Amino acid sequence: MTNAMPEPVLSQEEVDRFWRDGYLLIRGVLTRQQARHHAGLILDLLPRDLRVPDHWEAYDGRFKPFNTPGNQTFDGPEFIPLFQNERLYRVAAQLLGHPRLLVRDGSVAITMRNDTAHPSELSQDLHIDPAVPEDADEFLLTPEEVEIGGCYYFTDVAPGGGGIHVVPGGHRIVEAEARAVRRGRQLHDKWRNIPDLKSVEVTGQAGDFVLTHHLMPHAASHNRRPDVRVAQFVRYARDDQPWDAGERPGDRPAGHSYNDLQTAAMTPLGRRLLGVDPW
Ligand SMILES: O=C(O)CCC(=O)C(=O)O
Ligand SMILES: [Fe+2]
Repeated sequence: MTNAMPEPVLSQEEVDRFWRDGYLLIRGVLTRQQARHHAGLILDLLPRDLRVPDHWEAYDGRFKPFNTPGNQTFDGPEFIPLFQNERLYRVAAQLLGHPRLLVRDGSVAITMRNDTAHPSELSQDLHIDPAVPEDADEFLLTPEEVEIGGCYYFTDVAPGGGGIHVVPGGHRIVEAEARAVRRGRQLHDKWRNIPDLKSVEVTGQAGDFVLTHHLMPHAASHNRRPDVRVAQFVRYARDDQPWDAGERPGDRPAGHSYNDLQTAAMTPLGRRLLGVDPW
C-alpha cells in the first residue's frame, strides 16, 4: 500500500455539492445482497422475546443496540467489511483531500414503525456529533479538523420511513455561528439541541450511504412505515486530525486492541484505517 491519493470516485459536481450542502447520498456502496446480510446481522441483535437490554437506548421506536454497556461500536469480524469499504474510503479521501484516514464509530440503529402523534417528525433534537471534544471551548475550523461521517442504509428508506434528517447548508450555519462568538463549541448546549433550522429527510435504498460533514445538524426521525430502517454509522478522520478522533491527543492507549478474529477479517486498507498498521 502506498500513501498516494486513491483514484477519485466523485464527479466535481458531487464534490462541490457536498461542500455546499454538507451532505451527499452515495448510491450502491453495498450490493442489495450485502445490505440484506448486514440488516440481518443487526436485526439478530434484537432478542426474540423483545426484551430490550437495559444498556441499549430505545426512544420513539428507535433502538440503539450497545455492544457492551457504554460501548456502541459493533466491530466483530462480521462488521469489519463495513469499516474498510474501498469505495467509501476513496470518497472520504477525495473529499478530505487526504489519503491517510482513520475510521471509527460503528454504532447501529433499528427504527421501527411508530405512530406517535408527536408534532415534529424528528425523534431527536437537531444536533451535531463533531470531532471536537465537548469540553473544548472552540472549534479549530481547520481542514485537518473536518470529519466525514454518515450512515449505511441496509434497508430501503422511503419518505416517512425514518430516514436521517439533515439541514441543507447547515454545516456553514454552524461554522458561522460558532465563529461569531467566544466559546463557540459550547453554544446550544454543546450543539446537542440546535433550534430553528429546517431539516429534510434523506431517503435512499438498501446499500446506499448518506455522507455528512461533521458540523451538519442532523437528527433521527419517526418511521411511519411498516418497513424497519436498519443503519450503521461510521466516520472518517484524517490521520493528522488534531483531536485524535474526538478525544484529546494522548487520551487513548497506544496500539490497538483487536483480537485475531477481527484482524483476520481486515484487508491491508482496513488495517490502516483501523489503526492496526501505520499508514
Ligand atoms: O438514526 C439516525 O438517523 C440519526 C441518529 C443520530 O444522529 C445519533 O444517534 O446521533
Ligand atoms: Fe447524531
